[in-house]
Amino acid sequence: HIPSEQWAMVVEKTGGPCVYKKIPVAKPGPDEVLINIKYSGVCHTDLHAMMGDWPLATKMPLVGGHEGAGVIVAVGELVTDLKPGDLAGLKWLNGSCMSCGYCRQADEPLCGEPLLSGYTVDGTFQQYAIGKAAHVARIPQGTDLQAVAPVLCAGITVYKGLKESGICPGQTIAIVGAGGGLGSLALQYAKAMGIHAIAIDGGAEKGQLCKESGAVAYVDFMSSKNLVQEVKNATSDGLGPHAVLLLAVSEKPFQQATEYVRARGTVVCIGLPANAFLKASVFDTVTRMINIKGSYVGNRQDTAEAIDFFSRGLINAPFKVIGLSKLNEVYEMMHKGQIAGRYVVDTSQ
Ligand code: 8ID
Ligand code: ZN
Ligand code: ZN
Repeated sequence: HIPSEQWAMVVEKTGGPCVYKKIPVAKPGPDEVLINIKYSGVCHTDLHAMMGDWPLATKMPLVGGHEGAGVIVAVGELVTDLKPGDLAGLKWLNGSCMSCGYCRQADEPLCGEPLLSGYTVDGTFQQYAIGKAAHVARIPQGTDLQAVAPVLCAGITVYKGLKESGICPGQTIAIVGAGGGLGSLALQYAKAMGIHAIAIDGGAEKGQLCKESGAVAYVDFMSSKNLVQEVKNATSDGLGPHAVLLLAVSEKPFQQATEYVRARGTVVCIGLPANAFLKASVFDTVTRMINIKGSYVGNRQDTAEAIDFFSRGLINAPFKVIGLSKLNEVYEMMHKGQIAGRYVVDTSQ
């Protein structure tokens, strides 16, 4: 039974807050599915969307959220490989054109006409959400939907970022923002892939989380006297990490990473602080042969692989569950940088 109305958190104006209210349940189009979202992770992107941080407009009013796990309750007439009762996840890339040069080569996050969950189309902070069947994440029966939710953005994104960094098992990566949502997942994927992780974040609680997740060292950006030297010292030969994943929501670490990455190393930009710019010494970048690049979510294959790591029991990132109606409280903590790991909202509360 699909109700005609449901509970949702709705952004009614840029700057927020969200309003907990009843809205209609949408009907899936021919190539779409309707998912009864049980749990959704809260990504910092959702806060950026509400605050209008980026040079890309959101729909308005907006139901945010793009880390939603649930059960399919209806499918459009063209959908043949998903059926009601299947578990599925809604991720950032809700849909893409499937016919441009990027989509044809499975680089669909680069499609020029994307549908973005919780940004240009309504997302997962509601009980029933629509996704294009081609892009919906397939989740195996029996999966813990609370725990898998953060994999659907944070997990996919850091897994892709690790691959894009070119890092190999046995090498060392610096994870900047390691105590946050993406960071806590990155520590898990790095460990599962046999990669040493140097965690960089601020405060004792995040330090503890990072150590418990197997980081070889924790560098506290808030108290460190010489962060660049401390990160280098955390590698066995003192030359610095082979790669850096930049997951922080502030500009400074984006201007610092090339100073401690090892010569010939790769700096991967993933965090999206508002109005931020990269800066690096041209001389050092050339003579140390540094590679600086961006990485943006993942394609359908990355999605399947990231979920497979979870299904094999390799991904155990910390998360806390809270009612959907309390989303504004999560944003408050997120804005202050107080969240260690991820918050997951329960859409039934
Ligand atoms: O595809 C993508 N590129 C993608 C996908 C998903 C999310 C990008 N993102 C972006 C989000 O939009 C956001 O800008 O990644 C960023 C991180 O998202 P998140 O992990 O959901 O945010 P968080 O949980 O708030 O974690 C951020 C961490 O950064 C730390 C904070 O303490 C927090 O733990 N941090 C900050 I702010 N400044 C730091 C610094 N100077 C820092 N850590 C180290 N050094
Ligand atoms: Zn996200
Ligand atoms: Zn396309």
